[in-house]
Amino acid sequence: MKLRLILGDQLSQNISSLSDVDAQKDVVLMCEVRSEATYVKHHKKKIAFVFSAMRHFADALSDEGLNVRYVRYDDPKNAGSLRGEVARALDDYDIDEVIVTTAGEHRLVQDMAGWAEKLDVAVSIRDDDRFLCSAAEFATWAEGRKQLRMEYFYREMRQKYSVLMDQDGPVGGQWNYDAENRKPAEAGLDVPATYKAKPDAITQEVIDLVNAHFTDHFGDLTPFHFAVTRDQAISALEEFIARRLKLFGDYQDAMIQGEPWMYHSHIGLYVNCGLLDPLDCIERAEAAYHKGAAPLNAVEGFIRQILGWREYVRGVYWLKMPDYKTANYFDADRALPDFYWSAETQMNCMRQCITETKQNAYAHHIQRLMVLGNFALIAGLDPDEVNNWYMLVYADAYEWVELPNVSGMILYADGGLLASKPYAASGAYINKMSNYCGSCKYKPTVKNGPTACPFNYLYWDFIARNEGKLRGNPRMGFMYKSLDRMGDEKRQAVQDDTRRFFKAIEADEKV
Ligand code: FAD
Ligand code: DLZ
Ligand code: SF4
Repeated sequence: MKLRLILGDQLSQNISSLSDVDAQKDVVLMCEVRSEATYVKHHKKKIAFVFSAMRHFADALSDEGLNVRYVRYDDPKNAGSLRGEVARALDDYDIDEVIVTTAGEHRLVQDMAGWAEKLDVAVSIRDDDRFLCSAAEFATWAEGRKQLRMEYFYREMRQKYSVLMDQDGPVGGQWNYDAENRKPAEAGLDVPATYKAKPDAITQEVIDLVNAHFTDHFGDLTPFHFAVTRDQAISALEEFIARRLKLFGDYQDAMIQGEPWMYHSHIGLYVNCGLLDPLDCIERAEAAYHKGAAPLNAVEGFIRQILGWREYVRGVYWLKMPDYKTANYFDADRALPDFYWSAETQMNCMRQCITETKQNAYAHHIQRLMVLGNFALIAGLDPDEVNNWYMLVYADAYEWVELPNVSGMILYADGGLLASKPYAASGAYINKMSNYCGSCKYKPTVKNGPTACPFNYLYWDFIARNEGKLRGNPRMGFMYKSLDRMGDEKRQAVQDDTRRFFKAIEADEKV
C-alpha cells in the first residue's frame, strides 16, 4: 500500500504523485497542519482559501473513487506538522512507500529529504511537472551568464512552447510590447468587477475555523469571494479574458484610488495552488488574440508574466537557494515601520495599498513594486522583515515566487542578478501613474521640508547612501550626474529630511 501525500499547493488532478495511483490499494493523505499555517502568520484570507480549496479538492478525489485521509485542523489527534501526520498514517495503515511531489519551498524539501530515515519508510519524491521549465533546465540556461535577463529566457520559452509565434518569429514582429503598456490612471475608467464566488457550506465552516484559531493573524477574513474549486477558478480566468484582458496591457502599470483590482487577472493564487494550469491560462489568452477578442499588446503582456516572469523567478529561486534568503547587498537593516500593518500613515499611496492588502490579501503588481516595494528599498528596510511581510500578506505568496520578487526585484538584495538596476523612484513616478497624490497630505512636486513627498528625499538619500555600490552601474549614470550637480545645501536638506522622517517613525508619530 502506498501513501500519497498532497500538499496545499498541489491541488491538481494531474499532479505527479497521483499519476499511477491505485484506487483500490492506495491512501491519499491531505492535512491541515499548524506548522504550514503558522510558519509565517499568513493572512486570514489565505488560510481560509487554502483550507477550503484543500477540502473541495479532497472531495473531488473521493468522488473519483480514491481513498482520501483528510485531517482537519481541529482534529484532536492532529500532529501539527506534515511529517507528524505522515508518521500517524504510517501507524494506522500498512504502508510500504510514501510518494510525494517535491515541495515548492526549500525548507520543506530539506525536511522531506530526512523523512525516509526518520520515519523508517521508503520515500519517493517526484518532480513537479506543472511548471513549464524544470529547475535543471533553468540551471542549464543560466550556466555561464553573469546576469540572468528574463527577456532572453522568455524568448526561449515562447519558442519551446510555440506561443505567439509565426514561422518567421514572434507574432507581430516584436517579442515584447511593453512600450505600449504604460498608460497612467485616467478618470472615468469603468473597471469591471473581479470574479466573486459565493461561499458554500464548506467555505463557511472554514471561515468559522479561521475565526476561532487565527485571530492574531493579519487581515480581514470577510468578505470572502475567492474561487475554491477548479471549475470556479476557470470561471474567474474566463471572466478575466472576456472582460479585462483587452485593457490589461494599457493599464498594467496604472493605479487608481478605490480600484484595487484594475485590469489584472487575479488568478495568481489559483495557479500557485494548482487549481489552474499555467499553460492552459496562456493558451486561452492566445486564443482570445487569434479570435480578435484582445489586442496583441495585452495578450503578449499577460503571457509574458506567466510564461516568462513566473517560470524565471522560480528558476532563480532553485538556482540560488539557500544563499538567496540571506542576500543583503545594501546591508539594509531598518525595522519595518508599523504602518505596514496598520496602514496608519499620511502617505496616501502607502495607506491605500496597505489597506487594500489587508482587505483583499491582494495588491496588483505595480502597487507591490512601485509603492510598497519602492518605499522598502529607498528607506533601507531589513530584507528579512520585508520578506516576512510579503510572505504573509498575499494569498498567492509561496517562497519560490515571493523571495526573488522581494529580494531580487524590489530590494536589489542580490546585487543585480535579477534586475539590471534598482527599481527606485521618487514621488513623480507615483504621481504620474496614479491619482493617489491628489488626496495626500504631502506634495509630490515639493522636494524638501515637511510638506515634501517623503519618496522625494528618501530617493536621493538612497542614491547618495549607496553611491559606492551603484555609481558604476551604467544604467544609474544619469542619476549620479544629477547627484553631482546637486549643491551641498540641497544634499544637506535631503539628509535632514530623511533623519527627521525616521525620527518621527521611531517616536511613533504618524508620518
Ligand atoms: P497579473 O498581473 O494578472 O499577472 C498574471 C500572472 O502572471 C500572475 O497571476 C502570476 O502568475 C504571473 N506573474 C506576474 N508577474 C509575476 C512576477 N513578477 N513573478 C511571478 N509571477 C508573475 N506573485 C506571486 O504569485 N506570489 C507572490 O508572493 C508574489 N510576490 C510579489 C512581491 C513583489 C514585491 C512583487 C513586485 C511581485 C510579486 N509577485 C508575486 C508577482 C505579481 O505581483 C503577482 O503575481 C501578481 O500581482 C498577482 O496578481 P494577478 O494574478 O492579478 O497578476
Ligand atoms: C499555505 C498552506 C497553508 C496555509 N496550510 C497548509 C496546510 O495546512 N497543509 C498543507 O499541506 N499545505 C498548506 N499550505 C501550503 C504549503 O505551505 C505549501 O505546500 C508549501 O509552502 C510548499 O510550497
Ligand atoms: Fe505617495 Fe508622495 Fe503621492 Fe503622497 S505625494 S501619495 S506620499 S507619492
